[in-house]
Order: sequence, then structure tokens, then C-alpha cells
Amino acid sequence: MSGTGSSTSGSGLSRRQFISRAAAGAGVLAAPTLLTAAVATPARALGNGDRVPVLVIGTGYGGAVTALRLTQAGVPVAMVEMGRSWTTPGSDGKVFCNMLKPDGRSFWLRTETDQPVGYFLGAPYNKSISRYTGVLDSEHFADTRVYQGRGVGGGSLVNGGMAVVPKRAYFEEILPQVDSDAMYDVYFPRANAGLGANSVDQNWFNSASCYQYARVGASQAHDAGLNTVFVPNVYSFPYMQRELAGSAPRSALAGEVIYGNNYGKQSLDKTYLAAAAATGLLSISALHQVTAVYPAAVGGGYTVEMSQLDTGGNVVARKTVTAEKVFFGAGSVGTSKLLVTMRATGRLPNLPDAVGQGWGNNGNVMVGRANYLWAPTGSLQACMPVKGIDNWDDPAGPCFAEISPFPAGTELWISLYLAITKNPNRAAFSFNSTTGGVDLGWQASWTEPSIAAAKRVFDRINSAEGTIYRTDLFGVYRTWGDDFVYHPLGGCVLGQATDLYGRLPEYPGLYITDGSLVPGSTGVNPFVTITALAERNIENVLANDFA
Ligand code: FAE
Repeated sequence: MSGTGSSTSGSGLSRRQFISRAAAGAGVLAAPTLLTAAVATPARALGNGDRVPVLVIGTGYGGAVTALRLTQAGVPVAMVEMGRSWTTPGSDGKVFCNMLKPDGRSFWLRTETDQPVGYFLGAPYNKSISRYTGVLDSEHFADTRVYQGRGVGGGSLVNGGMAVVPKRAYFEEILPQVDSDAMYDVYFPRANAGLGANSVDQNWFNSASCYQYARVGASQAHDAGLNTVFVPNVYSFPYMQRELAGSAPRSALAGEVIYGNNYGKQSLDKTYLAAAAATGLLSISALHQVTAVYPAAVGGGYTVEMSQLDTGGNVVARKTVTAEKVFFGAGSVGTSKLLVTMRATGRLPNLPDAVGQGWGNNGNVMVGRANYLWAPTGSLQACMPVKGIDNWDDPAGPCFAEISPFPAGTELWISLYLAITKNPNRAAFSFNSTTGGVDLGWQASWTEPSIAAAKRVFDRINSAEGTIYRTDLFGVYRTWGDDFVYHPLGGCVLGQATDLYGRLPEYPGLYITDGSLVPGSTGVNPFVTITALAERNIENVLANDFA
């Protein structure tokens, strides 16, 4: 890969130049496939004073799509990522640690883990770890914790891989201004192809010991008269079959997911980012955190300030780079925080009030149930969920609940679920001039509609099975895991904070490309929605703003 320093700035490239460059590299222009996938490795980091045509903040879904489509069109892209590049093994020979033996690699700059299921039998279950730039961040706000991936690949490194297209009627409800024909005919299929989504073989699923928990969860839902669906995943199911057969090293079957997967997962570093890297036009500056973006004093474009971190989280250098165009792909929280700060501190004063508004948690709430001894969920559990309980059409409380693993390595008779509900509450980000940080105004009581919708599903299952909730997993006598979120969405909603394609019109050359565009809810696990919207938006931006 080439760097994107001053020698490759390529500023002012015409559309024709892009196309001819693109044609020259035709061999690497195909959509990313598993065949093209090599791990995306960062080229040299940006240097202080560099000038680049395009800088993308963050290497999650929105950022990765943007980087691929621009580099394919011949535009050099410099990505800046606050987390590390997860390519080097630790002393145990593995890149990532697993959930049963977490070490510093698990969490972003913490001395103790902060697990979503943080209690067991009522006692705290977290462990001491060394402070390190680990892969999972749990960012604490006053009344909620937001889990996010940190590293080259963003959330794709830590998530459950569930690749779910939202229900069309609900997508049309949340984003009525977006042409849904184009989304469902073109951009959702394009996103799924780029992400490497695949489906479990249902015959294998029916007998695989590692999906006992999902079969139990589905059959209990059916007993209660509820509908279940299979959901695609980006984890390679052929690989998982080899894991179970004993012919490949275990990952999903070895308790690996929220602290990263050593094998099997087609995370963005192996799909979109690898394909972008293959163009030779991508550089990634890992362990660099963007701290400010504002119009450049001379020569046009934007000044981007960043801090280079070491793996202890210490700032080892500060750099200032100029970019003609900047794409914010730092995630719902990261992008909203940056832009709210820039507006409040007078560096992007004309940003509209809608920047920082409309944040939601996708109605997330987690819950566990205790099964009887005759309904074991299995001591070996695949960490990639493939089944959901679909009660979205219940007008009194729409709910789509993923049947989640509880990979303890021993039989616990626990059924765990992450429910996605239609919660109408929306919070705002605000700059705190006392701390210099950004607050999120979500209130604890705002999860009540989510609990009510989830209860409509799980009370029914408990009643059909004669079972009860576990009250020991999220605190002492606490049934609902409602103080954290896996699916932060919104903060800079499409068509409100931006135009209909993610442009910030007050600042030509600034764009938003991540989950902050989605208005707080998408009714299913969100990364396919984020990816497809990014595909749609960059196509329009490439056609109109790079001419
Ligand atoms: P994201 O992937 O978060 O990427 C943003 C990137 O920007 C990150 O790499 C950050 O480190 C980086 N960044 C932030 N601030 C800065 C800065 N100032 N300077 C430089 N870099 C910065 O954003 N979704 C599903 O659809 N299916 C699932 O099964 C699923 N499971 C999940 C499980 C867990 C444990 C978690 C935490 C999330 C899960 N999600 C799932 C949610 C999904 O990962 C999330 O919606 C996407 O990752 C969001 O994509 P973005 O592009 O918005």
C-alpha cells in the first residue's frame, strides 16, 4: 500500500482522472469477496503537516465502505483509527483473548473488565486486567454504558456478526426520505455481498451440539406461540463446521466473540478494508485519535488534529494534517462527540442544532431465563447467534430478540437474549464546558418501554415452560440488563443533521458515513443498515462531489 502523504495528495483530481486510474487498477476493482480478502495492514502513519485529498475518521462499517469505494475510483484515502491494528499475536500466540480468560487485550484502557453480564449468582464477575488499548470499549455516560469496538475494523472486531436486513416497512418508517426500492434492490444486497454474509446449514444446525442453546431457545419460543427466524452471519459457517469436527482451530466454539475472534470471522479488516488496501491507495494510521476538525486557514480544506497513542493510552505525538474532504466514520458516539465539541468550541460554529440529537439505543435490553434440568443449553456454545424470536408485529410492543450464547464452558441451563425493541425515547449529546467532555442525556427510566416489550415475549415463554427469569446476571436481584447498549444509533440523523446523503451542507467537504445517521432504531441488529446506507451515500457523493 502506498502512503497518502503530500507526495500522493492528488488534490483536484477530475472525475475522468479517477476513472482512468480506476481502469488501470481494474484487477482490484471487484467488490470485496472472501477470495480477495487478505488482512488489511496499515501503511505508514500520517506525518505531521501532511496534506491528503480524503481523510476518513474511524475504520468501522461506514468508514470502510467509504474507503473502498473511493480507492476503487482512484482516490487516495487516509484512514485514522484510535484503536490498534489487530494483527500481531500476544505472548500466548493469539491476537485476541477469549471471554473466559480476559487480559488487557479485552478492554479499552481499563484495569478491570466491564462485562455486559457482569454478575453471576448475584456476585460481581469482573476480573482485573492490565491497562491496554484493548478491543472493546465500554464508554460510560451518566445513565448508560455504550459498548464499541476499538481497532482497525471497528465494531466488526467484537460483534456477534449477525447480518440482518431490517424489515422494509420499518425501514420506510424510520427513513421515509430514502428510496426503499433502491435500498432493497441494490444497496442491501451490495452490503451483504461486501460483508460476506452467509447462512448456517439448517441440517447441520439441527444436530450440531454447539447450537443446542439456540434449538432450546427456538423450541421454547414456539411452545409459547412465538415465531422464530434464522439470521445470516458474517462468521464463516463452513469454518465453524470444521471447528466442531476438530479439523480447524476453534474460535466461535472457544468462547471468542466480544474480545475478538482469532479465526472464522469475516470482520471488515478481511473484507472491505482488505479490498481497499489491495488498490494500493489506502493508508491506515492506527492508534491515532482525531481530536479536532475545522476549516484550514490557508489553501482550503480542513485541518484535522490528532493524538498518536501508545498501547498504554498515553499520547506520544500530536499531529496536524490537512484534508480536502473529511468523512466522519467514528461511530454514533464518536462522530457525535467530535462534532458537538467542534460546534461548542467555535471551530465548526455553523453546524445545525440537529447535530448531537436523535440518539437511541435500538431498544436494547438483555435478559436471562433459568431452564429446568431437562432442558440443558449445552456446555459447548457457538458464540455466533443464528436465531431470532420475531415478535415485531405485536402492536403493543414490537420486539426482535436474538437468542444469545452464554459460553461458560460448562452446562448452566441459562437462556440469554438480546432484545431489540421499538423504544421511542431519544437522547442528545451536549458539550460540558466544565469537564471539556461530552454528556449523553439518556435517562435510566427511558428503557422502560423496552422492558415492557421484552416482557411480552419472555413472560409468555416463562409461562409456557413454567420457568423464571434469572435475577443474578445484571446485578443483585436485577432481571433486566438495561443499563448498557450494543447498538448505539443516531446523533447526526440523515436528512436532519446532514443532507440526504450524509453531507454537512454548512461545511462543503465534510460528510458523515456511520451509524450516527440512523435515527436511533432500525428494529434489528444494525450493521447491515449502516453498511447499505454508506454504500448508497458514497455512490452519490462520488458521482457529484468528485467531478
Ligand atoms: P464503528 O464500527 O463503531 O466504528 C467506529 C470506529 O471509529 C471505531 O473503530 C473507533 O475506534 C473509531 N473512532 C472513534 N472515535 C475516533 C476518533 N476520535 N479518532 C479515530 N478513530 C475513532 O461505527 N451489530 C450487528 O448488526 N450484528 C451483531 O451481531 C452485533 N453485535 C454486537 C455485539 C457487540 C458486543 C457490540 C459492541 C456491537 C454489536 N453490533 C452488532 C453493533 C455494530 O457492531 C455497530 O452497530 C457497528 O459497528 C457501528 O458501525 P459504525 O460504522 O457506525
